[in-house]
Amino acid sequence: MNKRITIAIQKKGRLSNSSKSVLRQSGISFSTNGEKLLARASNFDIDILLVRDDDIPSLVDSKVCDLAIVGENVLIEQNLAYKYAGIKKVLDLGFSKCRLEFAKPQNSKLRGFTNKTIATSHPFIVNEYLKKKKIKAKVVKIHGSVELTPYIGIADYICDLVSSGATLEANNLVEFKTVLKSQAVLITQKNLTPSKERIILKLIERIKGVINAFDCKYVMLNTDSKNISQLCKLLPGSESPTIIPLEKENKVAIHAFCKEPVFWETMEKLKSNGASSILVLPVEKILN
Ligand code: PRT
Ligand code: ZN
Repeated sequence: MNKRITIAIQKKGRLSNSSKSVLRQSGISFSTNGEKLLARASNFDIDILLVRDDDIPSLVDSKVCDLAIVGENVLIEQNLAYKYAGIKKVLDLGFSKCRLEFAKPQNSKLRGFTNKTIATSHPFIVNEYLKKKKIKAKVVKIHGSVELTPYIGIADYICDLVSSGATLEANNLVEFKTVLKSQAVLITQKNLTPSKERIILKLIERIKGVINAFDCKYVMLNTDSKNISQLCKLLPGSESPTIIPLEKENKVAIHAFCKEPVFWETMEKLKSNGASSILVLPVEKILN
């Protein structure tokens, strides 16, 4: 029986680099070049299929792939459209975060959706939202440049993905309602063979170790011993820092594993409370 696992990831686009990097940090070595559709891992029983993100849910549902990384928005949209029964979401991956937002032109006097037209790249999610709210409106599916549709008479409102908000702003659109928050997710087939499941469970544990490390930092600083308790309180998400005596009397180094992001503001606060030589280092992997 074929024990090799096939994982689908986006070939080119917003999910692509982070998907490859999560797999590589999980210990899978592979190289992708040019138009190659399939990359074979050299050190794991895994093949990586590089495809358009829209094809990913059906590839998993139809058992062509065993697992995949896809935007949750695409997964939900296609689940509503095709009622896939063979896909299981196993992990939020924390990257490619975005939200599906209703927006309208800044100068629009419109209120409410009844009998109005909404242009969107996610018609099934929008229709589901309207159905739940018992609102009758027309939903038009648009693939690209959704933000232009109110200006060319196609729609009154749009519902599109937003991350920074710059595209809406550049098109004089204001967002007013979030329909869905999305991020990249790991999905698997529901019915895996026991041998494939074993390999996949091992991989999932590794991926968890990588994504848990995303926001974590290792902080090192020097200070006078009298500042220890004050500085430890300022270290975000740190449980029990290590205190190391330094050669100079009453001087110590504090080393801490911080489970939350360490912003410049935190470093400035540490400095104003007596810390010096503050180093913030990335954490690559965590195994608990
Ligand atoms: O070729 P392929 O079909 O594989 O790719 P694609 O063009 O369909 O998708 P791609 O690469 O654009 O996006 C893939 C996934 O990234 C999406 O399904 C989301 O899960 C996620 N994602 C995260 C985003 C965004 N952020 C995003 N900002 N997808 C699209 N956008 C677009 C949005 O549609 C709008 O045009 O970016 C613009 C808005 O961005 P801001 O930063 O100006 O708000
Ligand atoms: Zn796509």
